[in-house]
Amino acid sequence: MSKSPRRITILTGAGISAESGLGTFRDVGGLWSRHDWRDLATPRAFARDPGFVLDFYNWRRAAVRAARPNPAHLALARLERDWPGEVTLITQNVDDLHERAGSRAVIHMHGTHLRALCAACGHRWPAPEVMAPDDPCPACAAPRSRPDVVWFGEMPYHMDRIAAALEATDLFVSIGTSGTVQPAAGFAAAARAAGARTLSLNLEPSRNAAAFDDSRFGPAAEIVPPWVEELLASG
Ligand code: BJW
Repeated sequence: MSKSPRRITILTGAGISAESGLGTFRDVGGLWSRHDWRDLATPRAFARDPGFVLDFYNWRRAAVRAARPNPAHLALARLERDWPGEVTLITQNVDDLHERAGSRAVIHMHGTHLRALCAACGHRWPAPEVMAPDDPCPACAAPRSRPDVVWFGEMPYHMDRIAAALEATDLFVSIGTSGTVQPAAGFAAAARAAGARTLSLNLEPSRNAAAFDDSRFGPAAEIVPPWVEELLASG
């Protein structure tokens, strides 16, 4: 690595939690190869069959509660703690493994399993372990509780903060994401257009591979910790 970057922006995806035992979406055997996303991850699917959608998320929430952070999550928490400049951590993941590893300021652009959202009034509250279609909203009592996650066709969260980070960053790093889903798939190109260097840490080349200046391939739990060590040694 040449000149040490001051501001670092990191985007993580399902691949960083794969070695914690949580499934990815688009790999062989991934969630969207076994389930049709149209039946599970759209507002229309929830309106059509809320019980089916909530059961899917109840199962996923239980898996998240049973999972533990892996060395990649721990290394990113260490980077946030020890890096002398700014580190912005954006995740597409709805699990809380970054927080449980010690990361303090995580931007959850696709929401979180741990919160419920009222589809009628927009109120948010901590998700119970099991959500059911007739659960009343604590604020308006409507039986329209859903997980506070971002489905296809919905606007991801915190886009203003993310745009500001991409504009200002010196180094953009993408970890464990296929580069398939917009707008996250465009972040590397946006950061590069604003003058950042871009690095991909992934099992294999992602769909947006052309947007990266450098790449390292391998399981996140193996390649992220040494990358963090190198960076801290250079800073
Ligand atoms: C490892 C590893 C290891 C494995 N170590 N690596 C046509 C029709 C309908 C919609 C669209 C359309 N064209 C465009 C759209 C928009 C749509 C979209 O992008 N669709 C495409 C798929 C076609 N996007 C949206 O609708 C988004 N909203 C939107 O665009 O609003 C308008 C807008 C415009 C402008 C600005 C801002 C907004 C919303 C997207 C919501 C995505 N929601 C989900 C579900 C969240 C809840 C849940 O978890 O159930 O988010 S879908 C799913 O995909 C989830 C993920 O966060 C997201 C990304 O997946 P990710 O993380 O990349 O996982 P994988 O499985 O794809 O990849 C894993 C990678 O890890 C692979 O590369 C592996 O190799 C690697 N890996 N093991 C390291 N051990």
